[in-house]
Amino acid sequence: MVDYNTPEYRRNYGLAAVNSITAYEAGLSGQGVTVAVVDTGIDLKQEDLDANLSPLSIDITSNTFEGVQDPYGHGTWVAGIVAAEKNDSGMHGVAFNATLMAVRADNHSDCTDGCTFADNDVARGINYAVNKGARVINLSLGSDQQIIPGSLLADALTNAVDAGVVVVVAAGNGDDAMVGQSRPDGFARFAADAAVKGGIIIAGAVDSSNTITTFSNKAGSGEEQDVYMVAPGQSITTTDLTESDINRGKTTVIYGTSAATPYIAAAAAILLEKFPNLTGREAVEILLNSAKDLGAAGADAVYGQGLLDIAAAIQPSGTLEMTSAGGKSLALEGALLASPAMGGGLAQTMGRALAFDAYERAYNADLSSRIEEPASRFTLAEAAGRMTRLHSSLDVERYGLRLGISARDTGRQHAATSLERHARDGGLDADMSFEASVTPRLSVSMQSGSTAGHTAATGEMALTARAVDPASQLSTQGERAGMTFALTRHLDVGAVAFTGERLQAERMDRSLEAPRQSGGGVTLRRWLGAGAHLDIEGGRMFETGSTLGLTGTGVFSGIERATTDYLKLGGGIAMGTLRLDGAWMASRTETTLDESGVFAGFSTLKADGWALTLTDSRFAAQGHLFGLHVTQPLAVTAGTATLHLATGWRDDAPLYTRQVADLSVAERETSLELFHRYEAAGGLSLQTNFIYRRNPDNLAGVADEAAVFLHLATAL
Ligand SMILES: [Ca+2]
Ligand SMILES: [Ca+2]
Ligand SMILES: [Ca+2]
Repeated sequence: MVDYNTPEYRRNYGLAAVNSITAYEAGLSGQGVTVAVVDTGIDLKQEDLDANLSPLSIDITSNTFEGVQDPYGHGTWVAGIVAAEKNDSGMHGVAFNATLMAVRADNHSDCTDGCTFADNDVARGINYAVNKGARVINLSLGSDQQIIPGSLLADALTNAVDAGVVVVVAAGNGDDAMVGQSRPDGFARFAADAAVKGGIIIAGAVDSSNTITTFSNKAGSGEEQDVYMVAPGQSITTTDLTESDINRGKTTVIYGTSAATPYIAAAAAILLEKFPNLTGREAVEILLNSAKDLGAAGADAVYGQGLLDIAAAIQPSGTLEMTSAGGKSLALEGALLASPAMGGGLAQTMGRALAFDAYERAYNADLSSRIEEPASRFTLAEAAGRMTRLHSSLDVERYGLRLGISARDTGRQHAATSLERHARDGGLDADMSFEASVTPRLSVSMQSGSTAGHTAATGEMALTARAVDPASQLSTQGERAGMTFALTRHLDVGAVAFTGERLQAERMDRSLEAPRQSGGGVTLRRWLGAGAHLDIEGGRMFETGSTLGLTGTGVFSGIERATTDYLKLGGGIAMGTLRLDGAWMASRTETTLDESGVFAGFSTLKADGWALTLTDSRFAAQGHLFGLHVTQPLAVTAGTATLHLATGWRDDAPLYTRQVADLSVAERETSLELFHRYEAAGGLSLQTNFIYRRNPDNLAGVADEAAVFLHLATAL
């Protein structure tokens, strides 16, 4: 990033006082916005101004460009505060790339005691600036005389405001002895006239400690207070006449409300550069409302609305909003919980989205920062803190009935087996299961608690389950709990099982309403000789509030439900002490939306996954079991989401378009798991798992992960 805190910047304390650097760091400098300075002209030889000088600059009296040459200095001083160049020389203006339209309107008489201006010349200067495209007019002029409604000057100011030009006028420098008066001078008070009120800002002057200067006229308690604000006006370094007798250098130091006025005019230029769609009145309102409060709390008779704050002026006003796919306004809030089965396409598509404040100012919505990573992610460091846990279980087997109760210390955050995670705050977690044989050929089983749903695992490893179980996507959002039920008919040649489940994710942060799922399927098993079998399973899973685990709130709400049909093929074969089990699954998901968020539609999501498990029991007699898993977890192979997002402007209105996010995974996760289990006498067992994940959660840009888990279990 460019460092804007340069010696040139520091030569003028006022730049920091009005928080201009925030605008510079956002790339703003008044570029492309014309500020007309209706004054005594400008020094055409001043090298710190020439680059920004508009060729449309004019002397109203002679109607020439050459006549603009400033005979006195006032116009050159004011112009420097607006837009002196940032060129590592002298000082620079608040809006150092703004275009300066010098409109000389003094009456070409002796300026020894300050130049004089005829009202009608000022009026002509204002009209010229409006006609030539100025968006801001700086009037560092003053008079005790009030502007008479219906006069040429009143009409010119009214016309400027009606044309959407921001006008800033000096509050005046007190009486003849330069003692600040209690209200703005007669010239400035026109800003409170009903015809223009809200389109003209009155500028008072503060010193470097943000205290009203002795000379500055104050806001007063009249209507002027509503449109009065202050800016630095004491000891301001700015550009000087290059041939000045007093100071032949490039800069001089001035004071007065004439010096405060161009701060506000330049701030308006920065605001209009960033948000060109703002009307002049909106820009005035934003500058006044975003001012930093000084003096008595709230608007007061000294400081009016307070001190110019450019950083605050470019910030959103109130809550940012978007428009939902259904056309309703939508506060920019909420979070998206990503599905690990989907790649990074959603984050990419959301990167360009815009949101809008009360003035329809566009801001980067930064939707991708609202995507929460799946909770299945773990790192070695995270896992190391909870490598072991105690697990106690009770198994009773009598009369064909098997009852299991297990209790475990879940730790403060996550339990430590494989990819399981716990939402609980700690304490003991109890799971129950039972299995009963109704007849020798018919059995019923049930599991409840947090282990429910894990029964689909081919082996002991959760990785395997995740690869081939569509329901496992839900468990990546945190622990899930519920009930699983199976009715199995055992045959000589195989078995037929009917399964059903009803599960709910328990979110770690509980900020989202937990999605629910239910489903059921039929499994056919064919025995193929000793230790070998083939399985075929078909089923359907229903999700409420998510699609393949993808769910969200706020701008991401609207995913009502999803239906996933799946087909699973599996088998196992024994070869001596070696045993190989495998499963492959393919699924199709249809999603139902309402249009309350940015999601406008999902295509059919096709996904698949597979797992292979090899175990070796040659040392089983000594209590050792070795195993190896290789998996590619469930990943979307084809499918899109359509999002309703604003990405630009057209005809002064946000341009909403349909953005299609590819949800398919470009680089799939591949995971490897090695395990060893040792069962000692007395029911004590120790299991060690080593897990390595490449492209975790199917995200190519994420570092590979490795972890080791120890699992110590004892029977009661
Ligand atoms: Ca220059
Ligand atoms: Ca400079
Ligand atoms: Ca105040």
